[in-house]
Amino acid sequence: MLRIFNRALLAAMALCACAFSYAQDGLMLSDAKVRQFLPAANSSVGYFALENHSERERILKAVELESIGRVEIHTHEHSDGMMKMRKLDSLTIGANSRVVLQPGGLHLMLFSPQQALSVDQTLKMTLIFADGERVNGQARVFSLIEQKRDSGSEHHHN
Ligand SMILES: [Cu+2]
Repeated sequence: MLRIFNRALLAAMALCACAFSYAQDGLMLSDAKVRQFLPAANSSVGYFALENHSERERILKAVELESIGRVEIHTHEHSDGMMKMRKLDSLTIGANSRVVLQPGGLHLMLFSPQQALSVDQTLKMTLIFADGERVNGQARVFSLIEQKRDSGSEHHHN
């Protein structure tokens, strides 16, 4: 198990040389990023990938981000032919599986920034699970221009 986990970690690090990866108690947080708030916007978005290399499911209840007043977990779903966002009270990550928050799908919604965010700045991120467990990481701030450039080349479809 440990060997498999280490291999996955190495593979993830090799694939995402640009991203921060954090492993803790079988949970691996990677590619955490937060989009800069647009001028006059009162919300922005954030993404990350979370792998659960353990035999028990984990239930993510909340996410905290340094300098951000409020963070919600959202999903996109079709409703009456339209894509709508819906706030989730929790997000379950099954045993030995992964979730990816990315444009057009699951995402974080950020409200009430307490300071201006500059590109490539890192913010402390804490994932809080139903059992009280906390996983810490760092999220990188990216620009809207970067999101537009990346949106044509999504590479994770699980
Ligand atoms: Cu949303």
